[in-house]
Amino acid sequence: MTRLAYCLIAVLLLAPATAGAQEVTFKVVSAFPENSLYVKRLETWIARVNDEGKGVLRLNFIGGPKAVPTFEVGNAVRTGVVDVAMSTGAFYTSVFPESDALKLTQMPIAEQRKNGAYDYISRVWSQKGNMHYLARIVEHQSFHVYLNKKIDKPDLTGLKIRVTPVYRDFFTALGATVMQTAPGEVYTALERGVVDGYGWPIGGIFDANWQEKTKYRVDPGFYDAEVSLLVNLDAWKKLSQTQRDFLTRQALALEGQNDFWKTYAQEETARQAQAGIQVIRFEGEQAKQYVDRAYETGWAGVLKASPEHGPKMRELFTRR
Ligand code: 173
Repeated sequence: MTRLAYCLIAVLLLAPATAGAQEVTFKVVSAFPENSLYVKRLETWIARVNDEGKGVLRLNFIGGPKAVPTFEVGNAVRTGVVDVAMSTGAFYTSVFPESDALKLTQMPIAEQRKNGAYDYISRVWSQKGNMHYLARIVEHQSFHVYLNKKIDKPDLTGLKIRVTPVYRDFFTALGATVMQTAPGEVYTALERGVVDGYGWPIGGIFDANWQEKTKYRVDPGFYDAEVSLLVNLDAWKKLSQTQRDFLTRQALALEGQNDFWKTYAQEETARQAQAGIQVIRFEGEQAKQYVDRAYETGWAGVLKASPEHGPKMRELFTRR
């Protein structure tokens, strides 16, 4: 072959990597069930991304836990079985235990992006999870204990409570017997009387009709529910700068709508009252001790699981 022919072949081989890269399609899954508001908002966002991303990037929503089981989603992102996931850290502590610490952030994600917390999260998630931490899309949602049996002090002795890693250390410290289930199994556990209650944020209990099996909510709430978008790091690195910028911009736009969750918290509180769910409310010093205990036990768990990153995360996540 002539020198020219070799040159032409070289140019053709390099072309896709250099010239205007082709549209990329990302597989997306959700660790939360498809009937959840989280997924509905995700689907709305995906439709918009696909509309505005023609020729750049496409998101292909595969589905919820029927596609990839809740507690396996993190590993699916890590290994690249999927490209993008919507999950909360508690569902992938088996990949790296620091994931569950995001529930302990005491400032909004907008502030985390300025105070170094986001950068720290970003590094840990890429090093330990092979993930690009794209955006936090749920916040301003405190967690609560929901019960079918009445309590009159912060004591769950004798009660069996459905948990995820979010609540495990706190509820155990309060005397509960805990049982872990994915969100998709909460209704059945309540219906069969396998549990006397469950942990969940202030919003969302109507998505799968749990209100039918719920008598009480315990106030105050504690922590801040976190749901985020994660991208497999290899898939992320393979994107062109244009594609990365596009996805980042779209994700930041969604994250920028997080004030929605403040309104939603109020609406859901009212809706629970309407549905006849009674509030068991700790007040004053008892309420303070209850919330303090939540953070103490929560951080103790993170520090034990990660002596390496726990202390720095606590410093960056705690409001002084
Ligand atoms: O399943 C859960 O209770 C849980 O851990 C969680 C975390 C964030 C949002 C909603 C639920």
